[in-house]
Amino acid sequence: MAGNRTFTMIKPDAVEDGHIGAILEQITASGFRIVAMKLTQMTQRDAETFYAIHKERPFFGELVEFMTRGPIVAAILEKENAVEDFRTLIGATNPEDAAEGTIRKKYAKNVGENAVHGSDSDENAEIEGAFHFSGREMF
Ligand code: ABT
Ligand code: MG
Repeated sequence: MAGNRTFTMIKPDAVEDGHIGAILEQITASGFRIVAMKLTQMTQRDAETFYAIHKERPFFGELVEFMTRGPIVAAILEKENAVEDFRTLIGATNPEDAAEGTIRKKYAKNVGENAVHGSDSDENAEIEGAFHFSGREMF
């Protein structure tokens, strides 16, 4: 099973701007199957835990504030080579560097408010999916 799942969030900016439907459409049209999904809001503690790896970075406070300011869509996605293929589909962290047609190119505002998250490794996909979903919420 290793390698066929990733975790994503449609971030507060894209939810606020009404892009949930368009982003999910692009994800499923690109061959990803939705294994788990919910509309939820991260608490301050959730965001600090989720982004603990960036704790010492200068943008950490802003990142936590952004990720907690409104609801997100959290989802687990399945496809062969899911982590890498999904990172390709969303595009570079900074939308200025994102390829044409990618989700971030279309919907991200800047490097902070960048519309979507995609796990960066199989290991993190597992950790991040388990952070948001119990086994009985995965299908
Ligand atoms: P995520 O999917 O959110 O993890 O983004 P990505 O993996 O593409 O980028 P990384 B490097 O993990 O950035 C994590 C979050 O930090 C934000 N950020 C990053 C800034 O706000 N300023 C910066 O200078 C950098 C490098 C972008 C990411 N997300 N959010 N939200
Ligand atoms: Mg990351």
